Amino acid sequence: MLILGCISFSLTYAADTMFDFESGILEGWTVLNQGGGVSVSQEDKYAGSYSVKMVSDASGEDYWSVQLETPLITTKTSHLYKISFWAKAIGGGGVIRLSTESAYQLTDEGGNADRQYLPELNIGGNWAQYTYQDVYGSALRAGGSSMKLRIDAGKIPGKTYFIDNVEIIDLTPDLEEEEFVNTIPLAKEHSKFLGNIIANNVRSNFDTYWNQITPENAGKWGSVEYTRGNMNWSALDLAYNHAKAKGYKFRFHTFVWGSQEPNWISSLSPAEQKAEMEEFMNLVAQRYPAIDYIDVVNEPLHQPSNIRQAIGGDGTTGWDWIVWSFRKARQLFPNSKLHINDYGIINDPNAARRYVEIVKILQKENLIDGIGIQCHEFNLNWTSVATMRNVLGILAATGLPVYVTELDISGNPAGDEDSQYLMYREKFPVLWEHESVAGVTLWGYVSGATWKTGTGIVESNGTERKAMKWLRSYMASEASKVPNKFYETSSVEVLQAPKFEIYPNPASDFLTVKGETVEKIEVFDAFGKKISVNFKDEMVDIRSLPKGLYLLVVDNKEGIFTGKFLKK
Ligand SMILES: [Ca+2]
Ligand SMILES: [Ca+2]
Repeated sequence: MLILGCISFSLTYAADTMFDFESGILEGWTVLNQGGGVSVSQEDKYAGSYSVKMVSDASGEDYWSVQLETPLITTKTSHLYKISFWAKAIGGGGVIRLSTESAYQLTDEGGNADRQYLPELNIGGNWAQYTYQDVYGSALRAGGSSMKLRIDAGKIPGKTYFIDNVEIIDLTPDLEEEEFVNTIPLAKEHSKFLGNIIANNVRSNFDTYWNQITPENAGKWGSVEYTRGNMNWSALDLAYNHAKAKGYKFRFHTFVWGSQEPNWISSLSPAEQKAEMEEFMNLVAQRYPAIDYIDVVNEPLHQPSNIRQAIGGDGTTGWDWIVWSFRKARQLFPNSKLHINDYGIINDPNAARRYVEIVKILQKENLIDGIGIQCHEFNLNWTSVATMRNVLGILAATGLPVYVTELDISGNPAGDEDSQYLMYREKFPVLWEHESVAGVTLWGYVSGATWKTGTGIVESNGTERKAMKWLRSYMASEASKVPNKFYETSSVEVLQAPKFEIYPNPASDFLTVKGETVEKIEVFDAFGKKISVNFKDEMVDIRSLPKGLYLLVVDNKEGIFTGKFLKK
């Protein structure tokens, strides 16, 4: 049976959608090119009685000679989708290319404005399931109210394919209809932090979103020591103390930077300049003994410190003043992670390479622990996902964790809610999901209170803008629960002799955790990410977990004990 594209376009399907072709017809699919023939066939199938048979043109002249397209599939903006299908190619050696068409695409990466090609698939001779999930720039990150999926199978001449059970699955939970009350930071269950800045007070909704703190201005030298010898720590104390009270990571920002330095340093001798910087660093070390991250040198490529001649100048490395700064910081802050920080990196692979040259000089002496990239709106708004990935790859090749330190996005024009949201949705996951990105810090979030116009994502009355609603939804989705290759498990004291039993092990549905005075049980995956599971007394419901090895952390009053179990 050969069916041509004559089915009405008015059919729409809501995701989750599955096409199993058991009605014996194409179920609304359109034949765009029929190559060597397209039919719903009983010759072979993955399930049921029917599958779609596609035969490519034997001449090989038309590269994609046989093409099928789904009817419109209803999607939801900001939701993530997974596509899977079963296929086989007679004799193996087949190639299929999928593409998506969205009602709304933000950018174009190698296709038309609305069509995004997914990587080609090699199709073997036996039935197998093929899956795409979460492909940047494709309708799998749905941009609008609908999408279509197209299957091209003409690359290999005269090849016969069977396709069955084509599914489009919505991976994003719906936002709750009622007013959302967030009670824990968005990244509480993740292996990387999502932080924000604190200025002169802690906003009442800060802890409902963020779990890392950078002081906005209070740690800059010109703020701390506006008048020589008169140190103002109050706003810095506030930010640091809040971070420590909540168990958040604290980023000190910043020591050696050519902006917001005290005016009085320009009249000092080089020796005095150097002594003043050492004093500043010493006083910070004494006052804040548990700083997690330090922006030792800020903006070396764009706004190098005005005292750089006094602390080593270019020297033999070309960057001796930076080496001096990191040596001094390593000596004074042996327990802190030392970072460099700059803007103009995420949008510029050449700048990223120059930046890495500095990093490599510091790595020779083991002086640097992380790379900060600011990612402000003037860089991030207009940078393509492809460039972002390219830059992240250049930075990740150093082997160091990358921190997005000052993210903001304004939309076009600045403050436009829809375009800001679309930019967030497109760009934030590229940063967040990179395995070398260990944390992301936004540079403000309240409209009217951010340094760059239009970058707020929550109104001053607490109303969330679309970008914030999306961010909250994204952080609650599985798509955001990605590994951080530098994730450090917390340094809980682990006693050796376990005081509890786990059985059965391996297990497939329920675990029993038996022990005296078990107060709390937590389950972590192999990446150290906390998994939410259901507990009933000593029973742990693991039915929803994928197969694999998991860590149990049991708190039983006498201490914290760990054990492993295998989900089979
Ligand atoms: Ca079927
Ligand atoms: Ca001083």
